[in-house]
Amino acid sequence: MIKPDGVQRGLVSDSRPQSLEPLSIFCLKLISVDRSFAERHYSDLSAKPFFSGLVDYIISGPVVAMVWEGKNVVTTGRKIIGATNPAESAPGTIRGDFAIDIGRNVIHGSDSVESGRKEIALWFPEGPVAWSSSVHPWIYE
Ligand code: DGI
Repeated sequence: MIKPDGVQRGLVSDSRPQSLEPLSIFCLKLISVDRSFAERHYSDLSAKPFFSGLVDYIISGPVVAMVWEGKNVVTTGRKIIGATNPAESAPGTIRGDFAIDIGRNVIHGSDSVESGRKEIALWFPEGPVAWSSSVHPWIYE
């Protein structure tokens, strides 16, 4: 998900580095979510002191929600996104290149296959678009 700061800063297309090429996009939408939706998305963090600020931030403007598929997509996606705290994100990662503060870190990515499944069900109850990328045979054995 490109968070509201990423959308407002016009970073939606910058957040699609070449390293995403082996992954295919299956769902994409620009969407504003309300407080209860954002609280559900971040329910694992509800006890954290930054929770209400995090929810305020996520509902402060539209976000771009996406589903990506590919080999080791969660691990690869997290590598491309970078560490949670941009100060610890390597250059070349999305957070490393575009973010400064942890509370404005531009992008969210599922941290496990299980949370990815839950997040897909929450954000895309309509389900994914069925297609396959014609470049995949040139990338995957
Ligand atoms: O999966 P991540 O987004 O990398 O990290 P997470 O699931 O632990 O936390 C979700 C978001 O919450 C994270 O992207 C930014 C915010 N966050 C995490 N730790 C802190 C925080 N925000 C503040 N202000 N302070 C924190 O310590």
